[in-house]
Amino acid sequence: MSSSAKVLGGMVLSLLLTACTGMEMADIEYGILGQQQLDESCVIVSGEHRGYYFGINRCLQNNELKQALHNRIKDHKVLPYTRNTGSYPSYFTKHYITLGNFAEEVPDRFDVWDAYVVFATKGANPYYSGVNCAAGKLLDWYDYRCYDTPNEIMSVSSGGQQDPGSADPLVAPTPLWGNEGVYNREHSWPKSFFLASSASGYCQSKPEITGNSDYYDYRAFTDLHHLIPARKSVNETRGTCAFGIVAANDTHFPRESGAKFGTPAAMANYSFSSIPGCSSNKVLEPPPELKGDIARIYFYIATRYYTEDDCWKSNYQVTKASINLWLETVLRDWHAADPVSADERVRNDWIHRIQGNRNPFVDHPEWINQIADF
Ligand SMILES: [Ca+2]
Repeated sequence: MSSSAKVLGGMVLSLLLTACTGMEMADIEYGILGQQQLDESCVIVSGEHRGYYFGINRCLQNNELKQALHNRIKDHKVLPYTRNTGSYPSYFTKHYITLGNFAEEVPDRFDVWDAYVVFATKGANPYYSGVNCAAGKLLDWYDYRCYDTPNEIMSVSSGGQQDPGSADPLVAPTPLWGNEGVYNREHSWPKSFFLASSASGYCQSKPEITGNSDYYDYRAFTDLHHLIPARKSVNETRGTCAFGIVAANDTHFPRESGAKFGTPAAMANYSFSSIPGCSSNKVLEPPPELKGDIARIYFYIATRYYTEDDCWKSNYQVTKASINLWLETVLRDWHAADPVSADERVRNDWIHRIQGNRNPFVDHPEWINQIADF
C-alpha cells in the first residue's frame, strides 16, 4: 500500500472508530489510535479480551503505551469500603449475578467485603501449590489459611478487619502472635502512599467509600485490583514495609506458604540502612506462586493512576504512582518467574465485572516488556 493510501486508510478507520466508539481526539493523541495504527499488525490485538482492548495500538512503547492503557482502564466504578448497616440480604449471590453487563450500576450495598465473597464463591482464589481453598473459602495471600466466607462477612461489624470464626487452615496453624484469626482487606500498595493531609487533587474525604474522613485517593482506597485478603497480624506487621527479597527471616516466618518477612537481601539499586515508614526495616517476600501476581498488581496501579497521582506520596519505594527502580527490578524478576495463572485470570474477570476495568498485564503480560519504566 502506498503511503498516501495508508494515510487515507488510517483517516477512514479513525473516523469510523470515532463514530462507533465515541472516542475523542484526545484518545487518538494518546495513542489509542496513533499513527502506527496504519500498520494493521499494530491495530489487531490478539489474545484475551480483544474487545476490551479494541483500538489499542499494541506497537506503542513506554509512556505512550502506558498512557493508552491508562485511558482504557481509568474511571473505574468505585465501590464503598464497608457498607454493612442493616441486615444483609440472604440472596447475596444475586448481588453480582445481577450485575449483568459491565456498564450496569453496582448495587449500593455491594462493598469490598462482597467482592471477597465473589472471589471465594467463584473460585478466584490464587492457587498455591498443594493448597486450594474449598468452594466458598477465601485464601489468605500471605499464609496457608482458608477463611470461612460469606457467613462471617454477613455479620461483619468492624470496618477494617474480619474475624473468620472457624478459620480452616489446611496446614495446622501454629498461633504465634496476636490477631491470629482476623483477616483484613490489605492494600498491597500501602494506603498511606495516597493519603493527603488535606483535600487536594484526587485525594478527598469520602467516608461513604473509605469508611473514615481522612483524605485518601478514594478511588485507590477500594480498588479491588490491589486489595488482597491477608491475616491481620501479618498486615499490621508489614505496615508500609516494601515487598522485597528476604535475607534473614523474621522469627515469625517463613510460614508454610513460603512467605517471608525479614531483613532485606542485597537487591540491585537498593541501599537503605533505615527504611522510612517501616519501623522494622524489613521487607515482605510473598509466596512464590504470588510473586508474579503482586508484580502485575503494582504495574496495574502505576498505569491506572499514571498522570492522576498529584496528591500521592513519594518515598523509597515509589515516586507517587511510579515504582522506584530497585523495587521495579525485583517486581520484573517476579513477573518473569511466576507467569499469569488461570486463577489470576478468573480474579481479573470478576474484578472487571464488579468495578468495570481490567488489569491489562494479566491479559497481555507481553506489554510489561514494552514499558521500560513503571
Ligand atoms: Ca501466580
